[in-house]
Amino acid sequence: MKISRVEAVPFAIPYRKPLRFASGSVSDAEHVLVRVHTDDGLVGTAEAPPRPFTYGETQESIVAIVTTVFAPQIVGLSPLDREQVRVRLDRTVGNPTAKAAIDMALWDIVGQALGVPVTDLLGGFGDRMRVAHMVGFAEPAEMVAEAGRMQEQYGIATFKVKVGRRPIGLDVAACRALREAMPEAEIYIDGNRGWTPVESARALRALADLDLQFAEELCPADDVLGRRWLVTQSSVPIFADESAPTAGDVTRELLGGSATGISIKTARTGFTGSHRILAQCEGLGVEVVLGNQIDGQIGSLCSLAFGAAFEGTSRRAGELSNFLDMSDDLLAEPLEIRNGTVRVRQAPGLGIEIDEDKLRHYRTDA
Ligand code: MUC
Ligand code: MG
Repeated sequence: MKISRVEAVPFAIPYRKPLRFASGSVSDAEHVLVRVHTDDGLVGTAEAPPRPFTYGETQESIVAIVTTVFAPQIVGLSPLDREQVRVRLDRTVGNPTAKAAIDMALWDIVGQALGVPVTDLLGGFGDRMRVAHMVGFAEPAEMVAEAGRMQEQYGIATFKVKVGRRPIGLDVAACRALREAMPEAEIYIDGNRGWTPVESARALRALADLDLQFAEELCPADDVLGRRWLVTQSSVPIFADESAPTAGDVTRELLGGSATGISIKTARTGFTGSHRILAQCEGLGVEVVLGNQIDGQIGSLCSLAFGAAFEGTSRRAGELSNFLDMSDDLLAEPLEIRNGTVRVRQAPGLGIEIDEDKLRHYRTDA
């Protein structure tokens, strides 16, 4: 079996409600559907979400790099040659979500060829994950109302609150209002690099009685000494997200003392790279969270297949609900969250079936 063709199809699906956070906002899922074809008719599927404010990729750059640089390097290889594929793609720096989508599509092919779900190939730990919902910037009352809707409709009881605004009092008020409305909820915060180390430390002090699980990426990676200092000031773990998109970055953040936990996102490290980072964290005794790159249902299905496969990623709730804010999606059979959990698809591969009518409707290259 050989890789015969790689497709990169841009599409755009509006969000019902934009997600706002310190480094940017997303109002349309302008993603790229990546499909890897084989000479015996199998098709592996994944999606790449461009996040220019995080990785510098755009929808156009993903389509271009996949079709003009990556496809010629991997056509003719076997989908089982995943390490060859990784080495060839890594000759090009950057472009994490484009590389990750190709990696996950290859695993999808391998699973289909063997008749086995990818989650079982990866680790087979469990068949579901608890879901954490990300609450974006709004007035505190609106943020509490959104979390309440998620709890009522989907049974979600873990919330990641976006912070990083100035003055810090607005975010402190939002977290406090949420804690008062939901005394039992698991709550953590994500600053997307919005604050200085001193602002971060002040905010953490003001939030100290709210029983936060951890705080993610409060200040920029380049604040090297400031971030180390912040770790010494914090009574909760400090997780690295966009400062640690590669295994090397994870080492730098952890050994440099700038972070004490790691967010793993399959959208940027695929299954192969995410597994390596998970093993690295386990070896170092460092906790992880399964993060979200503001994924659609395809990306969420991929995250779920990975997260449920391992004990380390299943301990905490995974960020698997951003697709709920999209007005539509491409999956023929939608993902469902019930009682705060989402179940892994048991079909061979990733179990992704694209609704071709919807793809025709939402693709932007036709
Ligand atoms: C997150 O965890 O930060 C927003 C920016 C980004 O890179 O990912 C999202 C969610
Ligand atoms: Mg984050």
